Amino acid sequence: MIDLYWVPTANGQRAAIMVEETGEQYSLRPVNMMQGEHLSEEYLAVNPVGKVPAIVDHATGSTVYGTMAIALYLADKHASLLGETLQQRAEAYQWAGIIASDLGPAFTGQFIFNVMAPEKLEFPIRYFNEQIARLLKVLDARLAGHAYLAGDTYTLADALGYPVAASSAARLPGALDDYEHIRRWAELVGARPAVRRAMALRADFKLPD
Ligand SMILES: N[C@@H](CCC(=O)N[C@@H](CS)C(=O)NCC(=O)O)C(=O)O
Repeated sequence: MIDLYWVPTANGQRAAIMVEETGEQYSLRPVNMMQGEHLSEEYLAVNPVGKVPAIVDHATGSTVYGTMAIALYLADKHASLLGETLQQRAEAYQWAGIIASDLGPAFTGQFIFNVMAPEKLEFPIRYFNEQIARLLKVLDARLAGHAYLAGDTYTLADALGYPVAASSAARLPGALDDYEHIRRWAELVGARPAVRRAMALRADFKLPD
């Protein structure tokens, strides 16, 4: 049994998709960041960084924080979603890294300066919008020639990437209008039962009173 410390954001969705895809039994532990639960003593004992998502795997005693680490841990544990050959795994790790280290943080910056910041500062807004456009163009070009990010096979890179299309890009003016190959891929990935279950958690999530 896994405890999934989760928030209804793209990062939370990434971890939930991986847990669902690997067929783990899990207990959902929503962390209410609006009430500061991510910085509570109880949660800091799980993840001293005070960010979400994290998992505690009671079967192995492992605690893992961060979407990339969670994805690699679960894929390794189940020997799935990594790709068959070393070359496929290299592609899967690279694209998973682009999502987790480049595109994900660019969307975080975009959210902070477009939505959270009390003052709308022109430079950071332009900077993060340009980063996102540059990276989405690369993703779209990749998916023009391949069914999935790592090639012909669905891997952890697609599991981490899907929330970009389903959640983060909805904040962009025009959403994914300019990225027809990402849209095609998102339809394919979004139809997977595990992905649908993970994404439905958001709709079911109610903040405690
Ligand atoms: N590198 C982490 C980033 C996790 C992250 O930034 N989580 C956000 C919610 S989506 C968070 O916990 N923010 C609280 C904070 O920064 O204090 C990952 O890939 O999971």
